[in-house]
Amino acid sequence: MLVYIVHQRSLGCAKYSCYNGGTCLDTCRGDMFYCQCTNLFRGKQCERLKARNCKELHDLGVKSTGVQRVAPDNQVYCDQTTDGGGWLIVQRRNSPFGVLFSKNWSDYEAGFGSLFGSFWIGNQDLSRLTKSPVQLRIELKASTGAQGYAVYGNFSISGSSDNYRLSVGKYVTGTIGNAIHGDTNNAFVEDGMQFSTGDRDNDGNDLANCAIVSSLSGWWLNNCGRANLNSNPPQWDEWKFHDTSINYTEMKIRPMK
Ligand SMILES: [Ca+2]
Repeated sequence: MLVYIVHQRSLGCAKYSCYNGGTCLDTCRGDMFYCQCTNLFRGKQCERLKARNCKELHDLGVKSTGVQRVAPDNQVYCDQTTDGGGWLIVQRRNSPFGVLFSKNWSDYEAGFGSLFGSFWIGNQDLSRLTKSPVQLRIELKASTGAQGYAVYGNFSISGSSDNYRLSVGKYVTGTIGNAIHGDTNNAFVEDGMQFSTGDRDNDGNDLANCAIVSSLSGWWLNNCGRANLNSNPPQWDEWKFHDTSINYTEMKIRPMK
């Protein structure tokens, strides 16, 4: 003889829902329920994003370049094509440059501009996104049509209490030279410098505020340095033949592991 045990169906899915395309499954007990999330979300109701950066999104199968959402809930611009993809863009400038990057400390801290055009992601986010080791990739274009790039290892920015100090490892590869580490003149080395703006002078020049000299831009200025991609025009002295005509810049980061 067959005995059927009939469970009362729970009411969980009638009361609750799964977000972001998750599928709700009732269980046999009370108003318990279970959410089967799509591959980009997690949490009891699929309410949380899984990927914290563009590399994790790429690994989850999101391979289109453009604006994406990453955890906790930020919009970022991902470059999923260059050198294997997984790059999160932290700075972009597109000529004509104007005054967009002539900003004060609090603007550089919070970030400004549009992800679809020119922008600075913000020092708070930059510090958070570089807590684990990341590579930094810099890409420049000149009005002559010339293009170049540089890749550094172990790029990180400290927190607000340390004025968002720059730490950048080895120049791994590239075609534009290593302007961040300067040359034999220590006054030009920007690695290890705190961030400066027109209203916060943390640079290595006792007589002037390099940020004011550099079109009121914010950067890790020393005395003053050989690189400042936020100045007008963007500066990268090692790419001398082009630096007065740089008309496009991008800075992007990708986890090293
Ligand atoms: Ca100074």
